[in-house]
Amino acid sequence: MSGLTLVIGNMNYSSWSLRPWLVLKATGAPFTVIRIPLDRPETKARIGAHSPTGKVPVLKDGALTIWDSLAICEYLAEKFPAARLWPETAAVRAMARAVTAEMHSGFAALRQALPMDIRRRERREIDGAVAADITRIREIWNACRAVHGQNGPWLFGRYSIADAFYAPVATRFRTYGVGLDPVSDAYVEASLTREAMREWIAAAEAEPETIG
Ligand SMILES: N[C@@H](CCC(=O)N[C@@H](CS)C(=O)NCC(=O)O)C(=O)O
Repeated sequence: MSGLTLVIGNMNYSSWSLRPWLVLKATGAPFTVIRIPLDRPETKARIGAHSPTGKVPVLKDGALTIWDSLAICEYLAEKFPAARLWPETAAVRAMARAVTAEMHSGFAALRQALPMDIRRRERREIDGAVAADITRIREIWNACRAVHGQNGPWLFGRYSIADAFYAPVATRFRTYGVGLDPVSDAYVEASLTREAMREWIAAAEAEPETIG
């Protein structure tokens, strides 16, 4: 297969798929999407045809297969340096990588209690561990915006991979009506109204499948 192909799950539910899709859109490069609905009898075999882990997302670039959301984004940052997907200064880039890695490997309580479900609107009980995750996310967003806010609406001024990694959380806060603070609310609004995000949300809303 030539060119870039991103294999994703349902756009309504697959938070891991959303992240590299946003980053690919930010490159401006053309790409093909293969969408595989999750949680169906044929899902395992269909994903297995592309992914050694049986999970999405997967990026294919010619003969190359990359099967992890963060590895895909790092590859895209190297392949498309003009897209400036990470901040240019080493110290700022290190911070951006740290908050991105924190999302990639953390926030398990939040993920479990408030799964991405873009179409849903529902109030949920927020318990201690989930509340702690939310507090930490607000802390990250407030700290980043306090330092970089004068350079643009994003965590590090310019849109970066870090913003793509926090986009699914923005949808969760809207889905479950989570009250934040003015800085975090403004960031959620910026994240959800960005053009590429609107496109993803519209596609998620049009999907026929329901899980759970
Ligand atoms: N660490 C992986 C996580 C990927 C992941 O958990 N993907 C889920 C969907 S969001 C999946 O493919 N699950 C397989 C299934 O539900 O059959 C990444 O960052 O790409």
